[in-house]
Amino acid sequence: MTTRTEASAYCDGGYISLNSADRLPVYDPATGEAFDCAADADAADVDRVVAAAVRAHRDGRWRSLRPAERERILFRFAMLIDEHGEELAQLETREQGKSINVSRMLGAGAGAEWMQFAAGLATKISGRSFDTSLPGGPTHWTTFTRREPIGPVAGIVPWNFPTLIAIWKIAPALAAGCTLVLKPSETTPLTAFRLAELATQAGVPDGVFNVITGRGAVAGQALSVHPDIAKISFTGSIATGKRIGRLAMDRMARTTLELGGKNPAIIAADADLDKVVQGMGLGAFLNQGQVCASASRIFVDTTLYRPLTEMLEAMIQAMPVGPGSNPAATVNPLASRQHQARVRAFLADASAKGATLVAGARVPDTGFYVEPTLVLDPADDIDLARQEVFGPVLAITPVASLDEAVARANAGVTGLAASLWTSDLTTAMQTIPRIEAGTVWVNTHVLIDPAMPFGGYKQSGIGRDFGVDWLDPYLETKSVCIAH
Ligand code: TXE
Repeated sequence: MTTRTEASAYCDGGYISLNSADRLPVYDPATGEAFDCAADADAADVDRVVAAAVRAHRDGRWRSLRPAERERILFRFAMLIDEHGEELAQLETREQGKSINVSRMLGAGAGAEWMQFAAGLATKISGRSFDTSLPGGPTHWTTFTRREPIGPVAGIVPWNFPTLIAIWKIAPALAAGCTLVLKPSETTPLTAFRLAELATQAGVPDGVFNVITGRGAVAGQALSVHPDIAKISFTGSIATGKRIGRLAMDRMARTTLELGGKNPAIIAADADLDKVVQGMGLGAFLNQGQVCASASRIFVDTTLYRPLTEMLEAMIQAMPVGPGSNPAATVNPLASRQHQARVRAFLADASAKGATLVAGARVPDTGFYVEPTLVLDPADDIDLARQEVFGPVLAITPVASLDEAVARANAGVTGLAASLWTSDLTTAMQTIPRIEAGTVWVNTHVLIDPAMPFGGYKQSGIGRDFGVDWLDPYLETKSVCIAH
């Protein structure tokens, strides 16, 4: 088998050289130095790889397999992801910067379980038979529905969890019997290639799962407008999600859009503050806040504002700093220089507009680090309070009542996730339905599972991933009516 070069895409079960001569450097966020390159594919390159996925779809080499056989191959794929977990985790930390602990747990480790979950769904695809009211007489009718794979899918992946989110695209598409072209982020292109190699090793037929790298505006755009791509599954920014959605609508391609959020944590007066602080350690600072479901603003009952702020301040000042390769360090670099600048710009703007910033542990000057930071009682109309910062930044606002907290939590345009912290079951049960978010956690934040549907209200996206209905958006429904 040929190996990956800087000019490669993974297509038809092996590496091919691309037409584009351009390359994208891959940086180690801990040092700021480039250590690898990936191809910056152009539209002609995208055409070639999509053509492979189209051939594989049309000739039925995957969708016509017995479901049990598809399930078995995907299960083998899951096992291989698990066996190669350490290698994938090391690669993810090198190109993305996150703690090796997080790469192990929320990279291949969790990814293998999501793949297993989807593999099991391959044998549960079913239509319905039903009675109709068509006129009878000598003619009899048999009517039923079939669920059929929608066609070649484009999976467009961001840079915050390159392995896990790639698996969230690969798993449902392949379990449903679709073929796939995966485009990882230009910041973190490397683990996707290993996944493709492992898929081939597991027995996924050539051409069923292909990988192409390149910039969003070129390769991503070419996939989004491609007439042979039947569905786009995208995770990323709201702006890019809207753009892809508009382009897809032009030709009625299907979309699943998992976009950002401005996720609140609502702290009621009876909350257990030790649990809140522990929960925010993960909920707000996991992967330096580069998590779509991260808590980025706290609305806390006034009586708890001061003690909570002091406890969080103590926590962020004690966080050990270092590269992701150091398992003891929880403050690691962000994924890219551009993103570091973006997060710092939010902080500078908030400070210029009068917000009080409390910085945590000091970070090195080299690498793409940002200090974990609390922002005290920012005005509701500044960018940091309204937009997704996607960094180690937590805003804290005192509120007079739970009603005020819910109203302010619901005021924005997004609704991906939220958490509620209370010791009272009635408060919890009465507040959950009032929160406009696709996931609500109570006394925890950010935990997800393959069985729990995930996706956003409002501008946080369209559609749901995971859960027993995960394959639905990858299947068309065909009604069949037989006269006999
Ligand atoms: O995202 P983009 P960016 C949010 C987060 C972050 C902000 C900007 O707030 O600060 O987005 O990040 C591809 N057609 N999230 O600029 O542009 C791109 O190549 C097709 C939240 O990196 O959305 C990459 O593969 N594709 C989020 C992917 O889209 C295009 C995770 C994501 O890039 C494209 C990441 C185009 N025109 C960022 N332009 C989450 N929901 O978890 C770009 N891409």
